[in-house]
Amino acid sequence: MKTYSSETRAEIIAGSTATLVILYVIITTIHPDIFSSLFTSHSNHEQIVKQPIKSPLQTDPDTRYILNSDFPSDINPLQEVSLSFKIFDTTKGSQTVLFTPLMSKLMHLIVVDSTLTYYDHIHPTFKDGIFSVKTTFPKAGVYYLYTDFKPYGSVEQQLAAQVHVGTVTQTTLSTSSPESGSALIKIFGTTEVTLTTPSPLIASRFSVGTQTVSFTLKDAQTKKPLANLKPYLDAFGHLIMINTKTFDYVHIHSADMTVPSADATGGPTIEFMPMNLLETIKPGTYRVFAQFNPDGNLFTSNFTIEMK
Ligand SMILES: [Cu+2]
Repeated sequence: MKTYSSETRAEIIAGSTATLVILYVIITTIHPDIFSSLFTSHSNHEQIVKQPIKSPLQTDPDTRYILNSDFPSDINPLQEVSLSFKIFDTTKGSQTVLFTPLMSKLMHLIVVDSTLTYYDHIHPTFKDGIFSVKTTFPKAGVYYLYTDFKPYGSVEQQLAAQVHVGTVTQTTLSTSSPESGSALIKIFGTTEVTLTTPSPLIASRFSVGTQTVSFTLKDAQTKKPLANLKPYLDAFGHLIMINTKTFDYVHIHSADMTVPSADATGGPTIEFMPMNLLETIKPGTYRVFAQFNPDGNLFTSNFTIEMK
């Protein structure tokens, strides 16, 4: 599923013609500030080794990984390109080749453009130590690739890379204003989605689960609540939030961590709360991408919210 609309604003001079820029960035829900610091300051690599807080639930929280991304140096809009990724363990200095499935996949790849209007969620295949996937980028611009995976024996990791497509003379940021109200209602295809948040939603409280957000799905025409959600990737919903300024990426799991059986049905309301964050989510404006699968018709809903 791909969504695109053009709400753009020119900001920040960055990049040159058809240039590929790769950032080896360690970002996680654990370390959102590292991500933003690397996007804003390339000289600040020592922050990668910042010591995490240990949790008894995590077997190896100290291990840090880097993403080695490989793609063509010139990428044009609508051109099919192969993206491939290798993961390296920075502690051992060796390539990591063992992974534990995470939400039924060895790697999730989220692709967004810098305006945070384009969103794609795809799954590279894994062979001989290399993750690879083919994709196309809809138009010229800067794109962020967020990989999400779990090395065997370690905790969930998120690492990012940046890709320039076509002629890029500047990075265009999102101009989406936070939508106001504690119940945001939008229609996506035949489904009406209501995002309910506490008012205000407070980043520090959301980070520790004392605030949650939920989505309620109805048939857009009949307004009948949808109780026919099918599991997709081991859950009834998937939620990604990306900070519109820093591009911090937060992957939020459904509050019900029970993996539904393949023939289970869910809905109409799915609640989400962050789990196992080692650092709080930062306040700011976030683009919210939530995927649901009513009766097998997978779609992505999007909103813009403010976290205080
Ligand atoms: Cu995925």
